[in-house]
Amino acid sequence: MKSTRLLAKFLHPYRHLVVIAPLLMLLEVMMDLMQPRMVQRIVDEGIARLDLGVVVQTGLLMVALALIGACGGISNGIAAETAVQGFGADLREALFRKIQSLSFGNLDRLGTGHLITNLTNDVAQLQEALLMLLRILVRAPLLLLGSLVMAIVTGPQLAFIPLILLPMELLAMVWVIRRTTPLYTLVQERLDGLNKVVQENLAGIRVVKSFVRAPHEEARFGRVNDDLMMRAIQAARTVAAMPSFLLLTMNLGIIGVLWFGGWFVKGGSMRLGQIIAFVDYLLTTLFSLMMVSQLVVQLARAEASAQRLQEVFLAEPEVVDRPDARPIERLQGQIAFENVTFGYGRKDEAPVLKEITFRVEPGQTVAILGSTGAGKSSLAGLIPRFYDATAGRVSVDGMDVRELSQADLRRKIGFVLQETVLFSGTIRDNIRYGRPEATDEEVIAAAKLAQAHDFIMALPDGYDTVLGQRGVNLSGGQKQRIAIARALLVNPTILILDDSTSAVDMETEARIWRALTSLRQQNTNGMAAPRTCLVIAQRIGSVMSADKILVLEDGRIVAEGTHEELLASSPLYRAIYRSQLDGGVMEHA
Ligand code: M5T
Ligand code: MG
Repeated sequence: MKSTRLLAKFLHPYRHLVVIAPLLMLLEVMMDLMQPRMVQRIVDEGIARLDLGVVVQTGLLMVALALIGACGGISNGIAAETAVQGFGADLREALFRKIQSLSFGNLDRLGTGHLITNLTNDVAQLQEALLMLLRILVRAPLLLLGSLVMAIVTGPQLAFIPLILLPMELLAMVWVIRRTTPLYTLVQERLDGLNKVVQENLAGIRVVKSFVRAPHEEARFGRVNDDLMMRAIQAARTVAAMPSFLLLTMNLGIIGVLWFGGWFVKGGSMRLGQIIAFVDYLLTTLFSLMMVSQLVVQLARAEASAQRLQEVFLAEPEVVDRPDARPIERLQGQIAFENVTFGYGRKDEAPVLKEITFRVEPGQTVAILGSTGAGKSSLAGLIPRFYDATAGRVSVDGMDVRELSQADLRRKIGFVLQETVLFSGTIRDNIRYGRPEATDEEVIAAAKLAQAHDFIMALPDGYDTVLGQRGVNLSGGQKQRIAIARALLVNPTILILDDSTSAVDMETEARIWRALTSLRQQNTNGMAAPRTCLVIAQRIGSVMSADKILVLEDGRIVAEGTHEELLASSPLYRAIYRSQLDGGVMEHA
């Protein structure tokens, strides 16, 4: 079972508690089992003989036993809860760490909905099962066996009654469990669906509102919500049959005991107190069996969750460092693609990049131009090994990136991703995300280069302005410039800008370029200039001063050269140029 393996692994630090908790429960169960015998004594020796001394004495003893039992029960609760909470926290932490270690490809496939459900609901299901294990697993079977034995010892003549009723109840239980286990698996799946809808909706709430799709989203949520409810009710309804059946067997038991017991009492072979104690033990026996069944149901639910957790724990990161991965001291910044083919999905799908070959020499700025979906971002993502090439070779400074340590490689690359992601926190902390030890002067220098300093200073709190989740309180262009500053601050040898100025006006974009160029001519403010720049852009105006322009079309490089060369040689480039020229794009040429 998946759950046992997970439980065993993550319970190891709490093994003492796991042993102590059942022992404490044993204490409670033993005390509980003595109670009916005490009642028997009060009835047969106290009340029947009108001996008040026995009644008081036994009554006090019962109170003492109950107190001892309660102490056992409470300490069991504390021990169990401590183990369960520790277990849950450790499991969540391990899961979080595992998620951090996964590659882009793994995360694409698992999906955030699944991972969030993992971290919350699935862990909680396992915790619930563990709590029941530590509290009920010991209590129910012990109580079951103990009270059965006590019943037989108390009234051997009536022993046949539980021996008939127990198998009957067992059959009913097996029937219920068989039916509910698959139902609860469905409930879990529906919960997954609900989480996905909520998560997607919250992440995209602005889109929802701008398209006035709230009613549609409400309907979508309503559907999964109702579905979840229906399944939960269906499962609960089946489980609900259990108590009625239990009641039936219990009542049958009472009738049987009174019927036959009355007989024995009349014949003088049994006494009234014996009968009362016997009934008590019998009811406990039948009730304990039902507790066992609840445990089985919860274990089945936990098993489904454990299976989903294992899916993440057993996922192998797609991009891994070789054991002999080369550490990187310094980079010159040369990049080379040799016959690189790459696809995201299965092997039989058409690749996104086809036989890409090009070189960027240290100190060069190379631009990649191409229509949307041509594969520009995919190409850039191969350099820091977000994904590995399907065929061919990507290298920096002549070293295959697959031979390098991912962390070292990524530290040398400043990547401004196409989709700007900022974190909640101050602007300062966002800019120094990649180098938390950077001084305020360095942060300001990077912001100045990215043309972000002026607008930051215009904010009431300047660099201490607190950004909301994902930086919601900034404009698109402001966010992009903070992302550029963040990339520049790590002093990367290779700078990759993926459409990073798309939301910035031409004037500001031109100033960013001038700042980068002057930085590369003289190192200002201790900032080391990136030696190699790879710039992805839609606007020719942004890239026409590049040392080389690659035109990407449908995953292939269809033209390559400087702006002038391409104007002369590539009809496609000329067409793009003309169409953008009409739009008045070229003012900073
Ligand atoms: C190129 C596919 C996408 C497109 C092609 C990022 C990503 C892309 N694709 C996937 O299947 N999975 C993914 O995770 O790859 O996409 P791109 O490289 O993002 O194109 P681009 O950067 O040139 O486009 P744009 O719009 O950013 O200018 O077919 O379906
Ligand atoms: Mg892109």
